[in-house]
Amino acid sequence: MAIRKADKTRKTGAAPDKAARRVAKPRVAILMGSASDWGTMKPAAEVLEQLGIASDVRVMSAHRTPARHHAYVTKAEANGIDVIIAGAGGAAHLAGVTAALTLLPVLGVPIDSSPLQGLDALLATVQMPGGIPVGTLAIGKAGAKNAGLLAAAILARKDPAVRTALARFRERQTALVPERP
Ligand code: RP5
Repeated sequence: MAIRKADKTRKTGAAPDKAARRVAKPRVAILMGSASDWGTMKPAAEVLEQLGIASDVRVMSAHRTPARHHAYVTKAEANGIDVIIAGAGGAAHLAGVTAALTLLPVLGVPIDSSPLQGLDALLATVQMPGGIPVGTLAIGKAGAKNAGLLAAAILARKDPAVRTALARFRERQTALVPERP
């Protein structure tokens, strides 16, 4: 599931068969500020795939590729995206700028890529001034995984198949917890 080119579209999904997976329309966009963020953001795509939700994984930076970012986010809703996940490290304004450009719900994942180990990104992502919300998850891979699950929970409100997949995910997760160590 590696990104081969920085701006290459990746579509993931877990539809019943391979052909369906290839054509599944992405409903969740997973944006990241650098290709170096992919190792951290991958759990978001993986958990969405497990739930049968196709995602569109893109690298775009609010400061290094602002035109690419603006073009993608302003067209995302029209392109069928329901939720945007944005992960970035350092000053981490990607999620906030994304939220400013769309009415779609935006989930932010602070990435631990800086000397401050993501604390800077957490504060930058979570401390949006009132008016433009970013739903901020935990720093790093756990935050990315939970961003995927939260995106699924948002979709599940109107999509019974996603709701069922999410319920089964929870059941499997519960079953994996042993009674004793
Ligand atoms: C941020 O700067 C990115 O989100 C990444 O976490 C960090 C470092 O990027 P690279 O220098 O590895 O491209 O914008």
